[in-house]
Amino acid sequence: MAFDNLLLDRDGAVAIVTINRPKVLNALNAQTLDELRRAMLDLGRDDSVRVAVLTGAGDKSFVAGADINELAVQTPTSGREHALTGQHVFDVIENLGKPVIAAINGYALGGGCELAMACTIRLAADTARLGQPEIGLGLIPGYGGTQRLARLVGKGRAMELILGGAPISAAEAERIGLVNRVVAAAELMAEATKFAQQLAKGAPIAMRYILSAINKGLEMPLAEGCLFEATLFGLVASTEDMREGTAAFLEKRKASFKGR
Ligand code: CO8
Repeated sequence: MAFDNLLLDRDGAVAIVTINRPKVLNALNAQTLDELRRAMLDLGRDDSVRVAVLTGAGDKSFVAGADINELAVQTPTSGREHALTGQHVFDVIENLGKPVIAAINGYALGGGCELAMACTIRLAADTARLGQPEIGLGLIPGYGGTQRLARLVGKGRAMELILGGAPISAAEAERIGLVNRVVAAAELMAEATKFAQQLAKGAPIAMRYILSAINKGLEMPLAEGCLFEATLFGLVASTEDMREGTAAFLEKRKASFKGR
């Protein structure tokens, strides 16, 4: 499938999706969001893809937010629709059933920070800057930022970042738990791909259930989340991969998972 604003690459079981509008620092316009939705749904359905890496073109920006040209002319109705559409795309990414690693290669602002937060794991270049600067535009986050940021870093820090609007460094983002790990900018894609290849060796059905148990379980009371976990634990016992994984351990060999 060809896209105007995305580049798609493959490295074995790892798909690399690059948002490609470097002249506007990879800002997300409606077309790019729609391309992202279609590309991610395709990757979700493709069993040969086990992990995706999402990044931005160029060395300056991951995504510098929603495209402000489109925001400037929105109406109450179109603004609501636009927010819901973006939230849907980010939900697709969060619930893809396979890990999506954000390789944050520069600015991750507004919708860009929200996009990174919808990913499973975030690696950031040491040059990256992250934040929710919407307040400076007279806006609020609209792609789930008020919700995901508070869940990731806690209410007080989310309030500070969203009310204050000032971006933070990659090191500070790591300190508060907004990104998992910071690496040298020149090493970012190599590190992200290496990490993705490592994750890609995991049993795919177990991965899908882990994602589901954490994503859905966090929305449940603890007892219900634990019951959900136990149900998925039981289900995973029906897989060939569980038999292979446990047999491989007992036979002192490496497991080879088939996703069955
Ligand atoms: N939208 C459109 N164009 C952008 C955006 C953007 N978000 N960010 C940068 N650009 C453009 C600039 O206008 C400029 O274009 P041109 O060359 O034609 O002048 C080009 O990219 C390069 O940018 P700069 O010259 O500004 O580069 P600098 O290195 O000087 O600055 C910054 C980099 C600090 C990242 C700066 O570009 C900036 O502040 N950008 C805007 C960041 C921002 O406010 N992002 C949040 C947007 S709001 C949002 O994301 C809401 C999400 C929820 C929406 C919900 C649906 C309704």
